[in-house]
Amino acid sequence: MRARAPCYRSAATETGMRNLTIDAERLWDTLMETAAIGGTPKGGICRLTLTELDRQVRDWFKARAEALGCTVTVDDMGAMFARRPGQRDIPPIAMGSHLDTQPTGGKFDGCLGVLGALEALRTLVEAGYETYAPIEVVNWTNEEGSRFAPAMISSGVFAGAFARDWAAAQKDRAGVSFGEALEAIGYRGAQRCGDHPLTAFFELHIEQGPILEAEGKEIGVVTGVQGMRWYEVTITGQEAHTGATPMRLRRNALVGAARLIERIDAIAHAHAPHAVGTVGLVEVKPNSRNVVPGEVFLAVDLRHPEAAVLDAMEAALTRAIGEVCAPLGLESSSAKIWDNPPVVFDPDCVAAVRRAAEQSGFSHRDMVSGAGHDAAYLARVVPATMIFAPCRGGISHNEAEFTSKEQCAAGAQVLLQAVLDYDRRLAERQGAS
Ligand code: HGY
Ligand code: MN
Ligand code: MN
Repeated sequence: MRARAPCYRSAATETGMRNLTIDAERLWDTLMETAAIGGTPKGGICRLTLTELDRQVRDWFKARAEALGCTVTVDDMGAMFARRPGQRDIPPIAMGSHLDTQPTGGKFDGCLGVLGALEALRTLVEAGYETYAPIEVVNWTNEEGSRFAPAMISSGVFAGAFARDWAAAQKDRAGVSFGEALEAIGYRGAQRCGDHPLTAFFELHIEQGPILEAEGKEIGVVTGVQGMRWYEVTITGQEAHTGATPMRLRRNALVGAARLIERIDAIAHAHAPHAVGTVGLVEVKPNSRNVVPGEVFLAVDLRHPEAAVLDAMEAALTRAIGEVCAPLGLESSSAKIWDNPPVVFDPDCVAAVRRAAEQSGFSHRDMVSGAGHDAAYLARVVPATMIFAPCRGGISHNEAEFTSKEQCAAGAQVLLQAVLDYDRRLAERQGAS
């Protein structure tokens, strides 16, 4: 006798599923409440990873998730997983992002992804909707890469892109290691990062660029992430007295750095329209008004959707370093510290997002992400994709970053519906009636 197919007991039909609606006010309240943890006078957030402020927002997240009946686990890279059981004890469908910010970050970068996911889960709990797979909300550690380079370290270890010991040994500019900082805030969990099977991963995030707003679209259906590479360059000259040293005898490292920054800008323009190149971090030594700078440290960020173009930009960077330093009598050393190739997201996940946007009645367009995200690493090990919400003026990594209550709610609604769509199709694929 054929075993009866397991009954997929969800109380919801497709209609019931589509009627589940997140609470826009409640989502906005959680965004504003957590924005106060590290809030800045200009209305942004300064909540660097693995600081006391990060600990506070992690505690906030854990308490809210447990209050919803979730079990919260933490891995040895500090990634937090809040799980709500499903009908089947199979790897969860996860949704999440990050709660760490840039030094002059905005209220929405990362936060919308974690809090939007928490709101989606809260909606399921309130409706008593039982999903087929467990659902998890994830907070990844050090997504920003501002305190510890490179970016997305914990999701990178999770995906096998970085060795755990290497990641834990990464030091901030004050010489504190990732592992020490993680220990100090009490969030080094027992679980080995990566030993946590998932069925799929969905990340809601603000676009951080101008496209959705310019086209009047409410949702970005993110099909992939461009490639990105980080380099560290040290230029060495000779410290000297600014008053007594003739110009012809100087070896001014900062003049070399200035010329290199100009060349990096030109490299990006030479590979228009998609290439971007930036030096965002410069350290001058000894950084004294009346000393000719003897050494300059620069962090270089190059990005493009195609790996071959990134190769060409990288070659141009190497040439530029030599061509700038030689005539100035400067020495240089450089290293590539991060290389995240272009990513293509899972078509089934992307289709779930597109259906969710359509059935929720939101205008949408396909797009590739210019910014890096944890989903870019998750995509190496599980089906993954992203949902974008617009941000005003395309501004992000800036305290003026703003996404409206309605835009946040639209993103969270599509996140909820995409996850439920994926969950229902999973049940059907696995024969649950
Ligand atoms: O660098 C990035 O794109 C991201 O903000 N970590
Ligand atoms: Mn982010
Ligand atoms: Mn960011």
